[in-house]
Amino acid sequence: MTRSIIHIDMDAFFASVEQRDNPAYRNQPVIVGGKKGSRGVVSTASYEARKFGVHSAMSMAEAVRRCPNGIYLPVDMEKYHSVSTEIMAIFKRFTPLVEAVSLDEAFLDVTESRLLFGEATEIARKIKEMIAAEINLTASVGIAGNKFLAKLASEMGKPNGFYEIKDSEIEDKVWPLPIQKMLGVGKKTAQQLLKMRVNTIGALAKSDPLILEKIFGKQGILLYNLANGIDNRPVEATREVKSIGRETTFQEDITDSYYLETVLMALTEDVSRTMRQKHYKGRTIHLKVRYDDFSTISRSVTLTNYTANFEPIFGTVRELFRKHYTKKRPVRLIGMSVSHLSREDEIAEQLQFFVNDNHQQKQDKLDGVLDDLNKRFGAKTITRAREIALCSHHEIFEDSQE
Ligand code: TTP
Ligand code: MG
Repeated sequence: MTRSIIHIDMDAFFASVEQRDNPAYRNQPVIVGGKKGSRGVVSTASYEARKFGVHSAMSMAEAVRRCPNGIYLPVDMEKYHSVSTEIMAIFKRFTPLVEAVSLDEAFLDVTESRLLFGEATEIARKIKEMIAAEINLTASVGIAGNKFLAKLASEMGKPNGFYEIKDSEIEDKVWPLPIQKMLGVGKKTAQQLLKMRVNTIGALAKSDPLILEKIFGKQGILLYNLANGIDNRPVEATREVKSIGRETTFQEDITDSYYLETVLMALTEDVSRTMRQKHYKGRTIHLKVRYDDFSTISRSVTLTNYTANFEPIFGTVRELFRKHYTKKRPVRLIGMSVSHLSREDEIAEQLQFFVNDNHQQKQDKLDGVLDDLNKRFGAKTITRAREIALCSHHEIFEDSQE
């Protein structure tokens, strides 16, 4: 049976939420990422602001240069999370096979839902209507027989899009697209393909797969198949929370590694506390460091056991930092997160290998005491001694939680 896949992506998500919640921002260039003059990057820009050339990941300074009269707003992750939960709940009315890719984007496999709700296009239309009526936002939907084409379709209709690519339409609708639109083709690969005169997806579809394999390895075959409309990747139902993390952009670049480690400590403290509050444990620990020239390293380690304790998480983050931080290079952003999350009650005890019970109990006790005190007297009443030095820099902890 041919599959029916829907890809949904909200339009200018963070900015649209802000415009929805404040009528004065509507039809205005809204840039979400921080106050004017802050040193972060743009998370997103409303379509009005995009006309000025402002886009995601651009430095705030550049955004202000391009759009000096824009409305600049801080990131309100908590709010976007809760809107995201509402959107995902609408999707789940139609199928349990909802794969959330990010807060504002998901794949739905509605193959089995058609009997109950009608054709995929009808389901997509209903979803768009529900998002408009219940959440007051616009989404772009793409409908196709696989993930690759569905995502392409939702992009092609943006904003407020509704676009279908039938298998028989690949030649007409997909092949004329420039090669840069291809999933998995970054700048480097695009350059190589352009050199080979492969300028469009159609040219890729018609090129020799053996040559592609020779140059790009397995990835070459994958690209060849995608270009020919073949993509068998299943839609895998995900949990809403993929990771819990925090990061911060400094007011001034920092080179002092002791200070950087102390910041990581405070971020980890926060993240591990959030995990315990939400009853999550995780296994993969990520470190992110952005240098003054915006080059960014992301490193991660997966632990044997799930944990929400400060000590093992911080120990891992610190190890990653010591291994990968290039000494003396100025850092503008540092962050950490934990992924591979599972609800505490779902983690079968027998899966916990090599746990030194005594040690584990001690950690739980210490974290528990700190959580209790902080709950009773307000967050940050008690912090580990080393963090006290950071109190005067408290304003740095304003950034995103994902
Ligand atoms: P996107 O879906 O990539 O972008 P968008 O929804 O703002 O705009 P559109 O889909 O209409 O092109 O990302 C969703 C949200 O994720 C976005 O609103 C803000 C956040 N985000 C970042 O914080 N940094 C980024 O670099 C990107 C691309 C997105
Ligand atoms: Mg979007």
